[in-house]
Amino acid sequence: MRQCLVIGRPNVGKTLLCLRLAQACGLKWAFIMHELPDGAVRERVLTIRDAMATLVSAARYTTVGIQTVGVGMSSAIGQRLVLHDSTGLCEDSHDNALIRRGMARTLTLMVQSEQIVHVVDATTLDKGVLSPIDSLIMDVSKARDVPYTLVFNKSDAPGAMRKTELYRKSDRRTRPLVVSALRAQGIDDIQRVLIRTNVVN
Ligand SMILES: Nc1nc2c(ncn2[C@@H]2O[C@H](COP(=O)(O)OP(=O)(O)OP(=O)(O)O)[C@@H](O)[C@H]2O)c(=O)[nH]1
Ligand SMILES: [Mg+2]
Repeated sequence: MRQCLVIGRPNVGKTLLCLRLAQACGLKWAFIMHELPDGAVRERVLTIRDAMATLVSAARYTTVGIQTVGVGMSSAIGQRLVLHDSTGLCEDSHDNALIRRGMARTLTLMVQSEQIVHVVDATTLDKGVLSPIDSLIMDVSKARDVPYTLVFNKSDAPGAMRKTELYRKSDRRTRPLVVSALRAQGIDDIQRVLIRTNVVN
């Protein structure tokens, strides 16, 4: 089973995006395995709707540890895939030891996972430039020989498209997928990438 890490700063929409992908794969229920920073594992089966209500929040660091969601891509065209929704990363250390451990586990997966989906809140791009931690995530991911996809989320929010255009002018090598997890727009573009990169020949 292919392991895909969904990584990014806190509150960029990683969890909602994972659940939208599960939904786009036709799932009504999500099997969620939550690996807590203390090593404990909690398994839950929730409807996608309940998972969104429970696991998505405007508060930063809602996801602490690694939350794995199985999104079986069509078995006819590809192998099964799991998404590792992760703890948001930031430049500074954090007061909370559990969050620090969650970040450390996320960094470990960044160098181990077989595929990386890097989520950025498009409204936070400063003059169209990635934050230092996002630049680091991109550099490390590209240095590894695994599929890497940059996703600009929250395209529905004011200023997001203007900032995305500025980014496109400053970095012509990396073409971000522009999506709104809130409005379920552009999710099929990510799904297509996941299917293409997971086809079994
Ligand atoms: N406007 C807008 N809001 C979004 C979008 N995607 C997510 N959000 C909101 O952003 C907030 C954070 O979403 P989450 O999915 O919890 O983000 P996260 O990256 O998992 O956050 P942490 O687990 O805290 O790191 C919630 O209030 C979501 O409703 C989007 O496409 N547009
Ligand atoms: Mg989350």
